[in-house]
Amino acid sequence: MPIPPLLDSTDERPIELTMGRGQVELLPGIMTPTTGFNGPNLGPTVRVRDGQNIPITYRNTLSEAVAIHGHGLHVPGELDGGPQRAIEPDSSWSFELPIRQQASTSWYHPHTHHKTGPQTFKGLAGMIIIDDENSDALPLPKTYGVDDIPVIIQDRKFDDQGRLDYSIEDVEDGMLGDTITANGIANATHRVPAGLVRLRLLNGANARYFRFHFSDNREFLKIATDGGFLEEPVPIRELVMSPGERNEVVVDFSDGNPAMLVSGPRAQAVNDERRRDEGERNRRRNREPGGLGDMFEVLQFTVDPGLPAIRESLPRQLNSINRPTAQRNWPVRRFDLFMRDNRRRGVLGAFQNNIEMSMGINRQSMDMRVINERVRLGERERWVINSFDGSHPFHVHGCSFLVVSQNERPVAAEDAGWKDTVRVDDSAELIVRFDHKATDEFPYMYHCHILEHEDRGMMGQFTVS
Ligand SMILES: [Cu+2]
Repeated sequence: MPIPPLLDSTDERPIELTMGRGQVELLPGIMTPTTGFNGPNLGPTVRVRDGQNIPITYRNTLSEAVAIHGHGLHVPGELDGGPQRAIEPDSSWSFELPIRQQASTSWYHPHTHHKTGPQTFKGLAGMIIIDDENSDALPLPKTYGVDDIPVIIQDRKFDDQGRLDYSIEDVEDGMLGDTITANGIANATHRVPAGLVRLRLLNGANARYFRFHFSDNREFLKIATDGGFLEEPVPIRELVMSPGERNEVVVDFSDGNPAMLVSGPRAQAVNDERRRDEGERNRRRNREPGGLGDMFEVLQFTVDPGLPAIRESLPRQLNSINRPTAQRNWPVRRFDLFMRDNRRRGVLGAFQNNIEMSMGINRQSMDMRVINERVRLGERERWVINSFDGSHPFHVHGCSFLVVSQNERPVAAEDAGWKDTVRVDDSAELIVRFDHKATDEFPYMYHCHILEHEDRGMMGQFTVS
């Protein structure tokens, strides 16, 4: 598995990310045309620190406009890289990026109006690592590429000549590929030290959900969600990730045994879920989220005893999270996610006539001329998300939020940290607060992170002032 080159700007040196074309061996022995940042496919890992201001330039040498969004970054709307910030061909966008948030793993990817799906599919995505004093002090694996490993997991589909095939069979499923890639290649293998290994997992797929676990069913520790460390490590044996989510986990390889990271059904879990969902299925039509039923080998780990290994146990406390109890007098906003033109439910209303485009939130498809919500700076709110057709990863720009409940259960310990993307199979309640402004000219977005749903209108705009 390739490790993306590190663009270390922890000394505030300027960052340049140039989008261009190339080709790469995604499948063994076949060169596939792709796009990437500073290289043929994907992009370097950008490393920054809390408190810094970093000069950054995105340059576009492609033949179409691309907007680049810093997913997970707490920056004002004008620096967020939404669809209003499309960078035209042979143009660039330079600005100073203020980092004002705790240690976490974020990423950058296209956010171009109606084109986020195909542009991301062709290879435009990269990781952002934010460090702070807490992450410096914690005794965790932190040697990039050795025991602190970025893993961008995606799925791809190819035509018979090995070119990427962005043909969508079912817009409700989104773009599902049959080949899983890790940092851009299929059949990935990686050598790790005989000790603790930290994986920064990013679900960078357009639409596919993963249920990760190890072939030997080993326990591992979840230490961070999208926006920062959990309060303490949470032992898990499987991890569901929807598109856009990041999780950091620590896996113990000190026994020297190889292990395969796989995704797919675990019999017990699927049975439990069926039993639990039986009642709900009568009430709502709930599809199995984006290919979660498919079984894949993702990444084969082998242990190299020659690599420097960390063996001590993890600290009991990783972070301290101020989790307020939601108050009745906080503003409440509801977001109802719809996927189809369902006359029976009478939600036809404001949807556009084009059936293909009839995905939306609160009966509206994304319209760049419409500001859907106006939020007050620095005030806590309760956001209630409901899905009426299938499962959707709901992403909010400009903040990290806390999940109160998810799918009608109190949030699980492993998701009780800061997040910006939440899997909504059914419903979710969030506590949100925005500490940066977003204007009418450069509003923030909230949207489904199944990119084919986003491109078809399951998205809205909001200002913060
Ligand atoms: Cu969706």
